[in-house]
Amino acid sequence: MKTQLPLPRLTAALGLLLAGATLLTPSARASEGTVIAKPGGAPIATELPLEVAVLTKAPNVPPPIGRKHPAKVVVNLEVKEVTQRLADGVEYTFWTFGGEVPGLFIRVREGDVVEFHLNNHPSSKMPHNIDLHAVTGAGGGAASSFTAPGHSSQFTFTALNSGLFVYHCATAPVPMHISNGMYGLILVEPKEGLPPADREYYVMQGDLYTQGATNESGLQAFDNVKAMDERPTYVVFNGSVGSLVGDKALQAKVGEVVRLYFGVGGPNLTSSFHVIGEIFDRVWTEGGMKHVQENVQTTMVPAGGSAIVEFKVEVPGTFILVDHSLSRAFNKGALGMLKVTGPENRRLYSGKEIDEVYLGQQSAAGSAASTREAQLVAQKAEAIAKNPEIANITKDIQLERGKKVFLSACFACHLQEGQGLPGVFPPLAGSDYLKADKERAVRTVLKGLSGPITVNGKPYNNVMPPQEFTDDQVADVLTYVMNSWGNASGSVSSDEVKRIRRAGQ
Ligand code: HEC
Ligand SMILES: [Cu+2]
Repeated sequence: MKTQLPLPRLTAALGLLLAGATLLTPSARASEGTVIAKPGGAPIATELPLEVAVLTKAPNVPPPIGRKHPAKVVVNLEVKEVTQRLADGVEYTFWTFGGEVPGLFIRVREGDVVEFHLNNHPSSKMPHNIDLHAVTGAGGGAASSFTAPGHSSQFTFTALNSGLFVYHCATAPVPMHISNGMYGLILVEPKEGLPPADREYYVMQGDLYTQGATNESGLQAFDNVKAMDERPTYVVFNGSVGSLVGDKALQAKVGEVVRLYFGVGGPNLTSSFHVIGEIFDRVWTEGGMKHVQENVQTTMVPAGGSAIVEFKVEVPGTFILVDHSLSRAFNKGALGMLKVTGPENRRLYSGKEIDEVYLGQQSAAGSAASTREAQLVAQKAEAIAKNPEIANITKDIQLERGKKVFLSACFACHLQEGQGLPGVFPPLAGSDYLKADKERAVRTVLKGLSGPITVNGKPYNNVMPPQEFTDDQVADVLTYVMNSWGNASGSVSSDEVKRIRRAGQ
């Protein structure tokens, strides 16, 4: 932070500090070290013109600011948990800022007052927050932005320092939230702006830890042991293997100046960022605006850090972006492409391309084969699911599992044949109460039931305690009950249980 501030900025900064002080009451500490702020900080008053920030998905960057004066900039960022492709045939449940990994790119100007709205989608399972390294204030906004699913938080900060800054979720367990995709970049342009470039792109590296080995197919879960050991199964650019390869490669024309806003979300690895076949004419090292290094081959970018690299492309070809810790590039995914088109310049370079040697499995043909394989695997799964014989077997398995749950708990009161005990435990066999309302039956098992009810015309007024089972077990036992002893009233899926459990919280 600078020591001498012009008066309006100083008051704004003071306001922020004071707001921060009142926000962080000791009672506002949540479990697992996450600090939650209570609402009540007075919004920073400002007479500045209002603007809504343009946010972009990687590899796109919002247009340069162009303004010559500060503004109040409103940022609306939505947190969403989404299951999508990590590699061919490999799926992962990402936690995202804006439905994308990395999170949407934010661009403001030094001196802007940023009114930040963090909206956590109702379908999220986790609370999340945001720590922007561009913020001067406790937690970088984390405490003030802690947001439960289906809620939205607002806080305001003044962008005092220009630079390219990482933002990330800082909710416990923080490494897991970051690894799952919760990181992005915010560029605070210096007052005088940045020199123009012909192409600006957004690339961000992250490390992932899956329970399966690298390239093991299917939906993969987070592996905390591998994360603690810093042994990633994937190291990727822009959220997935191959996100910048083939027809998704970055594009440029001979003679253009290409600028990359490069960041590392981590959570753990630093990047030795390099573009094979190019030399960075200029590097704003560590994302700071003051010192521009020239003629750099590889720039070191720390976890939670950034760099701006810029180079003029003189010859056509495919230039490969890598983390020069090369096993990460060739075996774990940290590889992208910049395709430069235009006339050859044989005086500078003879022009023989070496794509195949460098790309191995990730060449266009290899990638197409993997995609086809993934499609066939999906087709096979679909065909199996549609086969009535297999559907019946699946249901039979569910009934047997449900029976085990019933015999481990419910039967103690409702008795083996679901007949119940007159006046004490209502019957489940032939129960009109059960048949009438499936959701109510799910709630009964999850939360218990007490007070007067009528089953098959007979009154009961007793207490059923909540049953401690997983969503699958609740689905299985109710499906079993609904299809036993003459009952024929359908089935319950574990997704329905999950939804009802969440709605009841
Ligand atoms: C400790 C005894 C006890 C256990 C164990 C128990 N229940 Fe109940 N259950 C009751 C009582 C008592 C009621 C009626 C509550 C009332 O009168 O308000 C009830 C009511 C119900 C009802 C609604 C009434 C009906 O007949 O349709 C359902 C459905 C039900 N239980 C299912 C289950 C299932 C499934 C399990 C096992 C996962 C289970 N119960 C375990 C005691 C029990
Ligand atoms: Cu989070």
